[in-house]
Amino acid sequence: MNHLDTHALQVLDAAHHLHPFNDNAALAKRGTRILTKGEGVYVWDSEGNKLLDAFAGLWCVNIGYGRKELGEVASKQMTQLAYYNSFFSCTTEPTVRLAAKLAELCPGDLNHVFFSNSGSEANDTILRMVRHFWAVQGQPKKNVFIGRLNGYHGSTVAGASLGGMKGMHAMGGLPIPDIVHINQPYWFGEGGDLSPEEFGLQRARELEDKILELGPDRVAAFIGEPIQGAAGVFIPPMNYWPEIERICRKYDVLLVADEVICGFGRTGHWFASEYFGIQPDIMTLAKGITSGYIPLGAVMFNDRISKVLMEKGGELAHGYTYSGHPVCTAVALENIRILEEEKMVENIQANTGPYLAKRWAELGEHPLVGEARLVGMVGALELVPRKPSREYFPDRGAVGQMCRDFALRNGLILRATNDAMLLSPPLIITRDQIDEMFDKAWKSLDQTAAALGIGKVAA
Ligand code: PXG
Repeated sequence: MNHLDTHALQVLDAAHHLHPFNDNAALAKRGTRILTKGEGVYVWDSEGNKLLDAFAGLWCVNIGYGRKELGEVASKQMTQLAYYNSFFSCTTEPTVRLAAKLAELCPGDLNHVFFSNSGSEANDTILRMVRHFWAVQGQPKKNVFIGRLNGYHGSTVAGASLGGMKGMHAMGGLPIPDIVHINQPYWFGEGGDLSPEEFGLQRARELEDKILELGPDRVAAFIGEPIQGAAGVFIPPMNYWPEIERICRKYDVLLVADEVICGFGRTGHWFASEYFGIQPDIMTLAKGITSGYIPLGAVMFNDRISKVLMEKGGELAHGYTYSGHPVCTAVALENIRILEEEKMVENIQANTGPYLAKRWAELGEHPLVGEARLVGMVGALELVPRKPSREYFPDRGAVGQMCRDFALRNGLILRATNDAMLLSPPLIITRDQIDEMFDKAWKSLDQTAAALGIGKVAA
């Protein structure tokens, strides 16, 4: 593709395409980047730039780009049976096989799946199914969901309401009724003088306070991402989730783990619930379930919920045309086969995870970095004006964007949320590629520091 083609596409894009989570007027002026190819951990744009994608697309390309097997499976399934639904007493073989495979992979008795096309739809499904679960047991008032400020559970009406992003609530009059939020376990930004453990317990106990305030007979479920992704990779202290689980059990509140980002190996475990040592009643899956090659979401329910829905639930008045789409489920099966056969999760634990942790900690020594946090293959660097203080830059977000732009010019895709640089590479990243990421990230931090006149700049 030459320059003219890129420009022509940008003009058409600006004229006709609204981009999600963007200031579209500003973007139209700037021009979009057009991606044309992906291989392993790299993507290329239409101007020939090769970029190390340390963000795996949008937290999702777990097995890396360009795996022909997934295309072959999709093509075969499309040719044989492109579509059939799971309504009308029917289903298809890949959909049944994926349901059984997910039941095997997911921890504990999360043995029952409902398929959607995205994480957002999966969370919408949960809202309806959980309220139904309580209602058919004679507790229709046990319908309140508790989420967290800055949680992210999607962009649909229920997803964005369950999430706690103020900016999203402002658009369209959210949250919908009977969804409330407690504070997030973000120690770096909000922990003050407390130790991470003291803070973890304090934030978990806000759940108990909220349940008691509303009355346990009103609270249906608590929903949270094991590690808050979109908010900025907030990794809670290790005592947070066990305390949340204890409180949920005490008041018979269902525990929902949104594993859309964390699932399928991201933390060096199949699911982050295993890393934190908790057993959710419900789990949301998407993204890594197909490594982003094709849209698919899923909700996993435990035996207790499934039994009630089966025995008392009557007709399930919920479903999408593409619930259990055979092409998507076939691709998910192949993706999971590759994750298993190539031992990607084990490789993170034994090899690349510890190496990335070492190099990430070295980035934490840069004068601009106030904290380097990481679990497995997901992490953040908090940029600060003055180490070791944990204060923010006055114009929050501007420095993160500057660093992200330097990184892009250096051939590295990192995400910026506020002034944190986020990392979530394909799980297949090698030691050499981790070194390449390190060098490019360090250079970008140096350039940012130099532009701000901060710290000692390396040669
Ligand atoms: N839950 C979590 C934890 C997510 O991260 C969703 C649900 C919704 O999934 P779908 O497939 O409907 O997008 C997500 C999605 C960001 C960003 O800015 C993150 C997501 C989506 C868009 C932007 O990091 N995650």
